[in-house]
Amino acid sequence: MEEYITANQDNNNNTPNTTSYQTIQSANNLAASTLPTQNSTNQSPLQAQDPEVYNLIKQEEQRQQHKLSMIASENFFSKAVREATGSVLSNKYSEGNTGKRYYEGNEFIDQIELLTIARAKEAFNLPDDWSANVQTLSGSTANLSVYLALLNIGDFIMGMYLPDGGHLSHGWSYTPKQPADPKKTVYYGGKNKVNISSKIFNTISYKVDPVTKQFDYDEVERIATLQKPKLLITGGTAYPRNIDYKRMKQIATKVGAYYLADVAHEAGLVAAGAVPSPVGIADVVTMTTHKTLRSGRSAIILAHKDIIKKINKAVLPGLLGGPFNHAIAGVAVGLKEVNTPQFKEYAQQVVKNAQHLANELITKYQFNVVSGGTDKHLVLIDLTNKNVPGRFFSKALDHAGIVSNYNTIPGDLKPPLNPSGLRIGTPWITTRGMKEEQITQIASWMDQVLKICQEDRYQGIKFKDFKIEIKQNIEIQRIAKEVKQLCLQFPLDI
Ligand code: DSN
Repeated sequence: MEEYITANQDNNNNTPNTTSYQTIQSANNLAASTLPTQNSTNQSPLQAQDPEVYNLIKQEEQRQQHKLSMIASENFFSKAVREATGSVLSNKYSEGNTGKRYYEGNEFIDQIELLTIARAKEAFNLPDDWSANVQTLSGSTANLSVYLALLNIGDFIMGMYLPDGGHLSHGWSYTPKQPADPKKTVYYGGKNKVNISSKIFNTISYKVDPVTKQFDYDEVERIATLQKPKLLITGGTAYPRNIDYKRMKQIATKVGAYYLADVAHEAGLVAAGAVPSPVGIADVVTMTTHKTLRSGRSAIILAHKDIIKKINKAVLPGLLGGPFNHAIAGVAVGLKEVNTPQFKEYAQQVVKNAQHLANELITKYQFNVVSGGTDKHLVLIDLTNKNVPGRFFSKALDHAGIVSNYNTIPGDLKPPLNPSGLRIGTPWITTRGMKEEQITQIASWMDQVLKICQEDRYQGIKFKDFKIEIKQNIEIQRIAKEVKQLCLQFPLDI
């Protein structure tokens, strides 16, 4: 820590170097742009100064307005959240923790961070002896902070197998063109250590039950007992079922491991009580704030105060140069929304919408929904019975105005860039106010798009040709128009 302080003080003594900034400004003939922009055409400062970026943002606004965003990890933030995240708070450095910063001028930043922590405590009903770190920038850095705080290099960590719905940051590695044996319930990783978590730790992954596609807790216990990891992890990106946190904690305790519950996807549902909470059960809970929690793009770590103290040190000086104060303020504003009865209703509706989507797809259109349904905000579809690869279906859906993502399914023998499944979720469209009636229509469009993909003309076609031809398909264009009409009935407050 001493070295860290010295290095920063040296930097502070340097005279600010403005030359390169001024040169760029001059080269672009934008010398006046640091002053408030004045123009006679009512253009915004961005529009006047940088029409290229302005126009791209406007096009993205239109895309969001006119399409159904159904990527399970995305949501649409309120204007208040966006105002906070776009504020002057991003101009400020605030290394350290509240009341103990390395830079001056943090009296308001401290208050914002304290408010965010207080609202996180309320949102997640934290026990008195738990606290929060709200400084990590993303889910991956939140998890890395936990590892840095609790583990030594080379320790064993055990998370869920990525193609079954886990996450890269839970220790992913693989060997190209060598899919794991689908009959085995454990994966020891491969030679490509593609994530830092597998580069610096020994990793092992547990899989879901090959038949039910759900956790087999006895098997997780058997593997953990054999391997004795130092950290057991649950959570991920495509597991549609609730997790028995108590059972996982029992397993972790039995083998002497910490238990980390990563609830990035379902954080908003947890806060609203729409799904069970691991708070007070797991040793540490991590989450991103921009998915179901709808609070801008950031991350939160919750744990007993003793662990949070270690995590604070892992965050700084361990990992970060400086917190994103604008993002933290966005989280504060979002959490104020979360702590309302309206958000509880919202979260319940997110789940109802996802369950209705799963039911419609299964009963009316014979889709194979992984695990037979969902407890949460996402539906994972196994497309093998439809003979349409996930990548083709998601591209066709996108042209039809329904934005989702292709995804591996449990036991998938196909690679992540051309997998057998599709993941689709309801957080964003529920924010727009859509309910079961609209979901019924969306399921019908999905089936129509699927049937178009199954037409003879698209069989055996290369993906690069498919994506051009499907865009020109008149029926796909007709669905896109209908989707746009629906979207206009549920406008986004942009
Ligand atoms: N990219 C996120 C998701 O879509 O689930 C996870 O990091």
